[in-house]
Amino acid sequence: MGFTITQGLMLVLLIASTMAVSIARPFENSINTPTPKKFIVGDSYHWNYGFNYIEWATKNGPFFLNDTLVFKYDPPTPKTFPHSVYLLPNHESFIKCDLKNAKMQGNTKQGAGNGFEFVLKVSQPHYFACGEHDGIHCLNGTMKFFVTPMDPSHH
Ligand SMILES: *[C@@H]1O[C@H](CO)[C@@H](O)[C@H](O)[C@H]1NC(C)=O
Ligand SMILES: *[C@@H]1O[C@H](CO)[C@@H](O)[C@H](O)[C@H]1NC(C)=O
Ligand SMILES: [Cu+2]
Repeated sequence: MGFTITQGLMLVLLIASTMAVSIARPFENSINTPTPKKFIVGDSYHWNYGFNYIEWATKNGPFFLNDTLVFKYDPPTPKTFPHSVYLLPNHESFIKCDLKNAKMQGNTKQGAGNGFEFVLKVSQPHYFACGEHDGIHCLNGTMKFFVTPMDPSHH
C-alpha cells in the first residue's frame, strides 16, 4: 500500500489549509470535507475480465465518503462475456466469490455509455465483484476488490 491512512489525512489537511490561505476564505469548512472524486474502476481497462482490481484499489485509495466508483463494461453481445456489479455481504464470501447473498447493483447493461456509478455512502467495507457465470470472473479473473471509504469527519 503506497499510502497510509495517516498520510492520506495529512495530505488532505495540507491541501485544505493551502487552499484556505491562497483563496482566503477562512469561514469555508473545507478541512473536513474533501471534494468528492470520481474513479473509473480499472482506469482505461474498465471493468473487464483479467485485470487486478485489488491492486488498482490499493493504488487509487484511500477513498472517501461520497466518492463515486464508475464501472464501465460493454453490454452483452453474442461475442463477449457479460459483466455486472454485485456487492458481496462479507469478507468470507469475498474470498470465496460466493454470490449466494450478494446484491446486484449494476446489471449487465448498465455499464454501457458513461458507465454504472456507485457512490460510496457508508464507511464500511464494500466488497465488489462481477456476478456473472456463478462468479467465475470473480474467481479466476480477479473481477473483485474491496474499498472502505473513510469518513473525513471522524479522525
Ligand atoms: C456526502 O454528501 C451528503 C449529501 O449528499 C452530505 O450531507 C455529506 O455531508 C457528505 N459527506 C461527506 C463526508 O462529504
Ligand atoms: C476462467 O474461466 C473461464 C471461463 O470458464 C475460462 O475460459 C478460463 O480458462 C479460466 N481461466 C483460468 C485462469 O482459470
Ligand atoms: Cu465479468
